[in-house]
Amino acid sequence: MSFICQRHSQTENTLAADRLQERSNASNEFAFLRIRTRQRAVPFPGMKLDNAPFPTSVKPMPSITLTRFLIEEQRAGRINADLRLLIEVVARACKVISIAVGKGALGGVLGDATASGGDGASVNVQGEAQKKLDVLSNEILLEANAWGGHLAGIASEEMDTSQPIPDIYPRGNYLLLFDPLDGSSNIDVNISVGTIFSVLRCPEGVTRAQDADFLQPGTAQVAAGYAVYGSSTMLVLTVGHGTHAFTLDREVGSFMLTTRGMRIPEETREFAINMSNHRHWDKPMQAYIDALLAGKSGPRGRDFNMRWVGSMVADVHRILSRGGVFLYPWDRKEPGKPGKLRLMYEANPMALLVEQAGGAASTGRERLLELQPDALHQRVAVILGSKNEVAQAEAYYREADTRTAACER
Ligand code: AFP
Repeated sequence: MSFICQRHSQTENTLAADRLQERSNASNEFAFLRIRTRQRAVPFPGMKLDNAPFPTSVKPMPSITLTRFLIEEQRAGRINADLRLLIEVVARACKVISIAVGKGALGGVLGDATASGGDGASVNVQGEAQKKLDVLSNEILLEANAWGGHLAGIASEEMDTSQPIPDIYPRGNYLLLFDPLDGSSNIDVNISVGTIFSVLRCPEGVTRAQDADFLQPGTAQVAAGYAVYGSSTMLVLTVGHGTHAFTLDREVGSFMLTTRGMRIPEETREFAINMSNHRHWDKPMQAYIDALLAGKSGPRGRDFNMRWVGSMVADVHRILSRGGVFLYPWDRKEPGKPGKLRLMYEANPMALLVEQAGGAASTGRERLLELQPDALHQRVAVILGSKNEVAQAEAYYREADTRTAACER
């Protein structure tokens, strides 16, 4: 009752403030009062917004859950029941990871994982030190996905080889790949991290999937997405018909659709790259970035801003939200490897999400999604984001290649 009275008096405050505002538009003091009371006034739960006395800034709460969204996708014939279940299971696992990440130091999950046997840090197949949360997130995703009957195999950044579904559970027709906790070197400093996943069809006739069955180009993905554990937890998803963002309602425990059909602007003035590697890049990448840095007085004729979180999920989320270009090119530090990022469970799912949002994804020389992988943990150079900016970067490689070919003739 007192809650209703309080809300009622807030509404009255708003109306009174409106009247004051009408009487004296010139008065800054009154304008301030109006803004203050308006910000506090929110409708009663269930109040019809048409009748609300404050028509401007109040928006209805999002009401489409991930479950409803997926059921509607299934009704529209865009996914089947197994794929719906798979995505729901991955989303549920991401909620559990989100809780573990959110506890931080209180959960005892920060810091490096120790190798089995107890001596020294645990290292994954890439030779990178594993964090406790890397290991935990991997276990959460494996455990959640093993028993549902929708998968034939699972591959992860944290496992040397893919894992078939245990014999005690039924097997399905899909293959799931994930980076359980991308950006994990940022965990201990409370910066956004995320989970990236990609879904492929298991080749016909295969029941116990092996690594070779996963080696399909990114164009074969039937779904891809990521969860970003930031100031809010979000799930961004594509099943090949647009890229959609869901925000976790922590009280209700559901992902709610908050952006249907994300769009990346074709033009941008923002780029994301680890500039400390400048001297290690090849000539075309150096030339492209130098042109951006030259700003108004350079060949691009405009100033560019730079952002680098160091968690691919967070950087790509910014690009999906407001545009930009993300680059992790080949560099001389590890000349034998084509890049730092992993093709199958980092670059490919992000490339699909970006393309589905109207952006582009490239290695600099070819469309990322068309690469035929030859190893599960294969690395790749990545340029993705606003279409016209990706094209600009590609142009530097094309020009360099044309010059080299001309010299060789
Ligand atoms: P970690 O998971 O080891 O933190 O690596 C994160 C990542 O794979 C990707 O998310 C970042 O974009 C990139 O590496 C950052 O790399 P640098 O530390 O070389 O900038």
